[in-house]
Amino acid sequence: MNELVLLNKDGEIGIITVNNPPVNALSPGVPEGIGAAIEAILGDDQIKAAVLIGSGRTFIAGADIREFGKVTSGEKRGGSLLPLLLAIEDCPKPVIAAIHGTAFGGGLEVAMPCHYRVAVPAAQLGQPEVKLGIIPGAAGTQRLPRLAGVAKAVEMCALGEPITAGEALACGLIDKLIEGDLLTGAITFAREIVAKGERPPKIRERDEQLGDEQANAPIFAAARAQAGKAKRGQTAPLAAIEAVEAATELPFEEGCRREAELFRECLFSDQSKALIHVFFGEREVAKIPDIPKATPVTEVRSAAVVGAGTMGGGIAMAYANAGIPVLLKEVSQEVIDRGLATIKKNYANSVKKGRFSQEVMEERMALIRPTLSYDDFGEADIVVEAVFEGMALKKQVFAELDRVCKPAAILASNTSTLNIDEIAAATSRPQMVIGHHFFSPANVMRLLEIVRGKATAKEVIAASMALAKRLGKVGVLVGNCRGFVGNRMIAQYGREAQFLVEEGAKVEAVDSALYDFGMAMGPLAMGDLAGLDVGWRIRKEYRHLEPPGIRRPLVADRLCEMGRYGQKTGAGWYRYDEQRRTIPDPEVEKLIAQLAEENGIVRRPIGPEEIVARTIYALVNEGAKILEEGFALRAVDIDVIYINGYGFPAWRGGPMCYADTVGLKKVYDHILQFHERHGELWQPAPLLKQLAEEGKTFAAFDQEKGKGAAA
Ligand code: T1G
Repeated sequence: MNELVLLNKDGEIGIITVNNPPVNALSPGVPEGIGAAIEAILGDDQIKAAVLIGSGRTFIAGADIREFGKVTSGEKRGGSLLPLLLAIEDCPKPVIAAIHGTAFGGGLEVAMPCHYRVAVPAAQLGQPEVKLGIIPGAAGTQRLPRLAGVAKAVEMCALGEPITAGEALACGLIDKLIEGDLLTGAITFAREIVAKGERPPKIRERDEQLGDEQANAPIFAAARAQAGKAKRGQTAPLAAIEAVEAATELPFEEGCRREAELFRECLFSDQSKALIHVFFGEREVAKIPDIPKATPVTEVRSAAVVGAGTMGGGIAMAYANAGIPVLLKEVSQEVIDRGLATIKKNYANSVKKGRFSQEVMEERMALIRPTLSYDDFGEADIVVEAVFEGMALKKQVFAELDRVCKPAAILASNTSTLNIDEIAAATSRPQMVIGHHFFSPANVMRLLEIVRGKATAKEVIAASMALAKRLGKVGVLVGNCRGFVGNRMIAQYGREAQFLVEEGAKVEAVDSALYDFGMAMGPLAMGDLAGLDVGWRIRKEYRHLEPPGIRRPLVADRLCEMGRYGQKTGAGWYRYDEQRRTIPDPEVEKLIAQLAEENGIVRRPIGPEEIVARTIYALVNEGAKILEEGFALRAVDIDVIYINGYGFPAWRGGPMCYADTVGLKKVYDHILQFHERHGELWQPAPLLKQLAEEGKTFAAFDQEKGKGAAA
C-alpha cells in the first residue's frame, strides 16, 4: 500500500484504512493505495473479507477538489475511478464499507461498489457534487438508483443535500447501523457475512429498483421542476437528473459513459469554476494573515443582546440555535413581550415546516432570557448591541456596557454603517469592541460581517471568527469604512438601479434583468423589502458629507416623503397585495417621468445588458477600491460576502469572480465608457485599471497578496 492507505489484519478480516487528513479526500495516491490493498487481499488466502474505513474524523469526503483545476487548465489529464470501483465490486471476498463522518461524492461512490455498507448513526451520506457545479463522476448516478431507488437517487444527486445514516438504512443505501465502536462493529458484521458464505452482491447488476418509463416519468418531471426553482440558473442539477435517467434507460456501462460525458461538460463550465472558487473561498475567509492559528480564543459560554427588534430578536435566536444561553434586553415590558412573541412565532413556523420538533423549540426558547436591566450582564462572555441605528444611542449603550460587563467580555455592535472606532471610544476598552454585522433575518442569513476597529485586539477577532462558525455563519473580516464592505458596495449598485429608471428603464425591467442574471431579488424590490426609510434616514444623516455637484438619485427620497417605505407600508417602488406580491404602479412611473423632466434627464429605451452592466460593474468597481484601500483582505472575501449576504448567485462566484469570468479588460472598458457618459461616480478604481492593463485577474491579485502575506 502507501502512507495514504494502510492494510492490516484482524484474524481473517483485512482492514483497509484511508489515512489522508483532514477529510480523506481521494487525492493522488489514495485510489492507487485502495487498489493495491484489494490486490493484496485477493492474494492472501488467510483473508476472507475486508473492511474499508477512514482514519480520523471521517470516511472518504470525495475526490480531491484541488485536483480539478489542474484538469481544467490542461496541467494534467483527469483519471477515472471506474476501474478501481469494478475491482472492488468484482472482488470475490466481501468488502464492507464502514462509514463515519461524511461519505460524500467520490467517497460514497467508493462505498457503493463495496458489497455491504455499515455506518454509525451520526454519519452522513451524500452526492454534493452539484454544489461544485458538477455531477457525480464515478458511477454514483448509476449505482445510487440501484441501491436507494430512483426518487431518492435523483433527489440526492440533483439537490446535493446529504442524508443521515438512519435515512440511508431506510432507503437501502446501507445495510446496518453500528452502535458503539465502528471498526469493531464492522469486523463483527464481516465475520457474519463470511459465515453465511454468500456470493458478494454486485450492485451494478441490480435492476429491481430502476422502475420503468411510466413510473419514472413523473419522478424526473418533478425533479426538473424542483431543480428549476431551488437551483435556478444552474446547469449541473439538470445534468445530474439526466444522468440518473440514463441509469433507468441504459445498461450500466452505457449509463456510465453518458454520466462521464455530462460530468466533463459540467467540469469545464464557468459555473463549476465559480462554485469551486466559492467552496475554497468560504474556507479561505477564516484565515486572517496577521492573526496566527495559535491565537488564544475565548470560548463563548453565555451571551447578551441589547434590543429585541427584528435584528436583536434574530441574533438572540442565532445564539439559542447554537445552544448558547442569551440574555435579551429591552427598555419596557411591552417592547420585550413584542420581541419574544416574534421569536416564538418564527420558531413555531419552523416547527410547522418540520425543520425541528416542538421540544427543540421549547429548548431554544428556554435559552433566551428576557430582561429590562443590565444587572446580569456581568456574566456574559459577549454582548451584541442591536439598538436603533443612531450614533448617540449606541455610544450611550456602550458606555453602560463598559460599566457593567466583565473585563474579558467582547462588546460587539450590529451596526450596519456606523463608525466602530467612534462607538469604541465611548468605552475604556476599545480593544474589546468589534462590529458583528448580521443580515436580516439574522437567524437565517449565513453571513456575519466582522468589522475590525483600529484598536480591536487580535484575540477578540480570533474569538469572533470562531464564534461565527459556531453560530453556523460564514464570518468575513472587514475594515471600518463607511458601510463596511457589503453596504458600501450595495449603495453604488442601488444608485445605478435608480439612475436607470430615471433614464428610461421600467422599475420591473430593472428588477427582472437582475433576477434573470441570478440575483435572489431585484434591487428595487430589495429596497422595498428592507424598507426605503432605512436608507433615507442614513442619507439624511450623511448628506453633509456628499461632495457638491455629485448626481444623486431622485426618486427614493420622494417616495419616502410620500410615506411609501416599501412592503411595510404596502407601497414603495411597487404596490403590494395581501400576499406581498409586487404590483407595478403607474403612479411611480409618472413620478419618475416628472422628476426626470424636472431635472433635464432625457429618457431612452434601456435593455437588460446595460442594466446588468451598470449595476454589477458598479459593485466590481467599488469592490476594487475597497481592496486597494485594504478594507477587504481578498477579492474572494467580497465574493463570499455577496453570496451569503446579498443574494448574489453562487454559480457566478460573486461579483469579483464574475468580473474575472467576463475579463477585467472588458469590464474596465465598459467602466471607462460609463465614466465618460455618466461622470465622476464612475471613476475607475486604479487597481482595476492596473489589473486590466496587465491582463491579470482578481484571483491572481489574491494569490500574489497571499504569497506576500506568507513571506
Ligand atoms: N478536496 C480537497 N480539499 C477538501 C475537500 C475535498 N473534497 N473537502 C474538504 N477539503 C479541505 C478544505 O478545503 C479545508 O482545507 C479542510 O479540508 C477541512 O475542510 C468523483 C467528482 C467534508 C463536510 O463536495 O463538504 O467527489 O481550509 O473546513 O467543516 O464524483 O469539507 O483547512 O486548508 O470544510 O469539517 C465531493 C466537500 C467532491 C465534500 C468537512 N465532495 N467537503 O467539513 O471541514 S467532488 C464534497 C465538505 C467528487 C466524484 C466527484 C466539507 C466536509 P483548509 P472543512 P468541515
